[in-house]
Amino acid sequence: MTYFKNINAIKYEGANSTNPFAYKFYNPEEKIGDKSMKDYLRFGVAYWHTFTMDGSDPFGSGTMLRSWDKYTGMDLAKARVEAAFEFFEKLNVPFFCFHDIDIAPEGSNLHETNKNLDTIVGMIKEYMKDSQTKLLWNTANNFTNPRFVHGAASSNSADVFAYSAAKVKKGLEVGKELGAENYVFWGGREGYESLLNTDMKLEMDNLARFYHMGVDYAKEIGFDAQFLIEPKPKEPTTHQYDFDVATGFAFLQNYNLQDHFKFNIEANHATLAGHTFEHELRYARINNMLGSVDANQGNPLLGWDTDEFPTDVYSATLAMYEIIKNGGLGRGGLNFDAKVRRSSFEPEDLFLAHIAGMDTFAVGAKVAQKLIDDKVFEDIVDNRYKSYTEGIGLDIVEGTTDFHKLEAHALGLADVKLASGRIEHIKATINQYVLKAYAGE
Ligand code: XLS
Ligand code: CA
Ligand code: CA
Repeated sequence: MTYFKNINAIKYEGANSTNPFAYKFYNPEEKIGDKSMKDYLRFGVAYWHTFTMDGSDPFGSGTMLRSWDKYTGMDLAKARVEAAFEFFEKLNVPFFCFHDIDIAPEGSNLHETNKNLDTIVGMIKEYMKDSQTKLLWNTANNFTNPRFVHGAASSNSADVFAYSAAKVKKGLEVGKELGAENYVFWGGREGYESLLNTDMKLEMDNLARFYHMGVDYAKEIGFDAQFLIEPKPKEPTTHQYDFDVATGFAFLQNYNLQDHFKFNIEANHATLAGHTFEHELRYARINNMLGSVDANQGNPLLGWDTDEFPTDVYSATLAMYEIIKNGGLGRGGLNFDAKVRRSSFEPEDLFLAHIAGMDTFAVGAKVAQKLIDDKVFEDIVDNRYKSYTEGIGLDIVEGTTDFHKLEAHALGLADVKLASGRIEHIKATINQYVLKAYAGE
């Protein structure tokens, strides 16, 4: 069965191509510094947005035209696997990601749910044998079912805590079975609506206990994936415990989990937290905690998680700067946790959206590498902080001074000389680099 019969394999045709079904910038073999694009751009397709969701929103029903939707139940789940692998193949994408309930329907109890999952995982495993596409990460959906109304590992109900553990246990087994590179924990409902009925200390302690048990179980079964926390400040809860990277990092350190986790950073979650995407990447990078990325973008005119495909070259450039400076993402990747707009309902839009996202990050990678080669930011920063390379500044960073000596230094100062931060000029320089990349220079 073919689900995308009008679409052929998507190939790189270069910047001047007018074929919408071709990559203009994503050329996997092209060199980016001493690596190739495919080393840095480990793109992933999000199963939920691409094969499962129907385009419904709080005000309207589904709009997506998906030929597999003529089936129901397990037949639908199987058709989605066929469609997914045809899509991966035609897009030539290296990875995919899923939640348990994206791939297989829940049964009337946990036994049945696990049985459904086993059937579909078996089918995916067969398809993966003939496919180049690997599993970047899987995760448990511990937020959609009404049982998670008060949270999962942070629920007031110990039964729900146990149920959540059982789902993650199964998820770790599935991840092992399919050779997942990472395992993601996004605490969708791990937070609270109102402090008035919340034991915050118990909830956070329980969340940490849950993560420790997850780490132990992965070890027990020999599943060596990188564990990832995906921060998000809010939505669906009013206040989520993994608010942003800094909050998540403090939590991990507080509970002695920092050696077992890194972060999966989503652009839209960064902006919801009042940060830029690159801020979150930088915070993780400088603390050696940058694991993987959910490559999407929010809409500054809307205040929620719109999960749009990334098309902002400026943002992708600054993101790729962090990723290249990190030496790549290791076992992580760039998962398109992004959905086509509700009005982009034709199956072709799925290809066009992924092409747009992949080309955007390819341009970002090229520009970022050029900025690094030319030491644009490095020179600016070195020059701006040069007062710490000699004299009293060097004493400060080497820890050989104290408040007495600093006071003596300050008292002896006739004048403090400062230089401009040159922000407008720096931004204009970035524009110049972006435009040069488009001109092929
Ligand atoms: C929701 C999250 C979710 C995670 C995986 O906002 O982005 O999709 O990536 O559970
Ligand atoms: Ca995400
Ligand atoms: Ca999201």
